[in-house]
Amino acid sequence: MNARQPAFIAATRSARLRQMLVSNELEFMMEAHNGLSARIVREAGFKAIWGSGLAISAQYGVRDNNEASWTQVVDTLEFMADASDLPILLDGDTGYGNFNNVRRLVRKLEQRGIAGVCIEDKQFPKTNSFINGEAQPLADMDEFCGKIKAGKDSQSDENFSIVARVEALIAGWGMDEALRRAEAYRQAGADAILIHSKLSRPDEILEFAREWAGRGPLVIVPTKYYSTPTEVFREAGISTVIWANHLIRAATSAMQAVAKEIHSSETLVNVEDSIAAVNEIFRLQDADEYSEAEDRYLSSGRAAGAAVVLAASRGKGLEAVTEDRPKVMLPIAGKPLLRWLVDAFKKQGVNDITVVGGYRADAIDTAGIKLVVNEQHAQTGELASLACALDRVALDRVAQDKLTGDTVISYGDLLFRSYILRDLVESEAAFSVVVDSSLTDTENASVRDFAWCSAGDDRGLFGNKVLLRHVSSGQHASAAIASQAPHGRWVGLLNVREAGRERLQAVMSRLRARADFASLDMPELLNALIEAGESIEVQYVHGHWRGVNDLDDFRRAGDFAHGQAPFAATTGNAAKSTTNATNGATR
Ligand code: SPV
Ligand code: MG
Repeated sequence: MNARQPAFIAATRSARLRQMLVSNELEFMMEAHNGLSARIVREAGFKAIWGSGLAISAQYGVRDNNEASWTQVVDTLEFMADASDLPILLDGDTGYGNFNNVRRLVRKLEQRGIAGVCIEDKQFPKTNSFINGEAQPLADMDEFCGKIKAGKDSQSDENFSIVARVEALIAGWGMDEALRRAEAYRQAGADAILIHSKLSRPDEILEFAREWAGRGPLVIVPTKYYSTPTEVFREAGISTVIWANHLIRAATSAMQAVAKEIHSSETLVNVEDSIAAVNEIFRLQDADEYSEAEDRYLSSGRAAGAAVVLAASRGKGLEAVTEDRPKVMLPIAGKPLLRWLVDAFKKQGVNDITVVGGYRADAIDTAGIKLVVNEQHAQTGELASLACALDRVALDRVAQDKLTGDTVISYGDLLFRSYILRDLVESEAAFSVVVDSSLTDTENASVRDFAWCSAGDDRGLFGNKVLLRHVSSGQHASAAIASQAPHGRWVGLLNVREAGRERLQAVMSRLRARADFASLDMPELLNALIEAGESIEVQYVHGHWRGVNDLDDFRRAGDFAHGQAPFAATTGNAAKSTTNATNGATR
């Protein structure tokens, strides 16, 4: 091994490990004991990882006495191999049994991309070499040679390496025995010899290396003779140095210090700047790759949708039950109305939910939502509330560098079957609304939200595009209603796809400039969009939703909600809810 070999980057991990073992350079391996530390080793610039038995046991909190099973060790290695593309040399202790266990171990390690295994000539279960080493029984030499041969015969990758570790110096059997065993293991097929010493000086290692005289690669673990200059190992012709346990020890002292400090000071303020930032953990976990994959694979590549829920009102006709809370916090079948809505959005993957509160906004449960408050709620209408929310959503998107995405705008007092929202968010149209064609009787309801469309709900025309023409508002109802019966009732759901967002903002800006903006509600926005030439697609439904506008609605909403819950309490309830739903809702 005198001539310098040409440097090359071998393709497979096992080939790279073998190259390190046979190269004329002094090479280094760093201990890792889990996925995170394996990644840290790679980032530090090391070319290979030592899968330390001591460190892997320690991170499980067990002793280095084969207390962790070999399959648990192999599972840990899988995380390490996933987290780092470096070759891993497993510290395989004694091979976890006889020759047959070694055969199976080698096959399993190859399957998980592990580059090699080191086995030591002690008896199973072993004890760490630095604990009473003299008392440790060695394996029978011939039996150990059988293990090496069995391992070599069972590998299918020619570059998989088996390193034979000689424990004769540790156990006090002397230099001659160490050399005798090393030679026997070399002849049995070992790709390298690991000669271990527990002395604080390198004398016996250097003597061994001299006597060995380059018969094969030598690996050392200078944990105890750590003060020896590395140049000494280089000059002695050592192939590879293993830094065997320094990351688990570094982590241990850092954790001890931080735990102690936080416990005694009862605050995080003293440690925050001296520990890894949470973002650093995310980086080591490759969180960015997940976000990119999410954009590629989730929701047909769309940015996750947002929802704006208008929930500022106390609710006319509900004064008796809304003294201390807004309408959206009324309990329906055991949970607040707003929670039903939020759950429905989350079920469709719409997780960025902004709720605009107003009346008793302090009573709104903010779990899983962002609350904005329309402070002027008593003097303003729905569009003023919507404006508060759109400003917030726009700001957030800029902050998150997410200028894409769809937004559902919803009344806060709705209950509906989940397909209604699913179909709405799947609509490709820039704007789309849900209209209930079963509600056309303007006599029995307030004049708001009736919808006139380009065609009625003719199921024979299924698949044809129907566009919204007009929605009745409290202000300008009469003119629209006069001429012909409506085609249904807008239920209070508007989906704005990414393509329509800027156009919605433009129309909102024009409306905001109007002197009467404070009095405008959602129908005025829909009509202004239509007047601006936008097409608003209609998705007809026939019942299957409820609004909560008065005490009567409130009472019936419970039945409807029960029908939405998994395994509805009774079939009677579920059936009743369907009937009620098609009976219509009022606003
Ligand atoms: C290990 O890292 O588990 C080793 C090396 O076997 S030593 O602890 O030094 O024996
Ligand atoms: Mg070990």
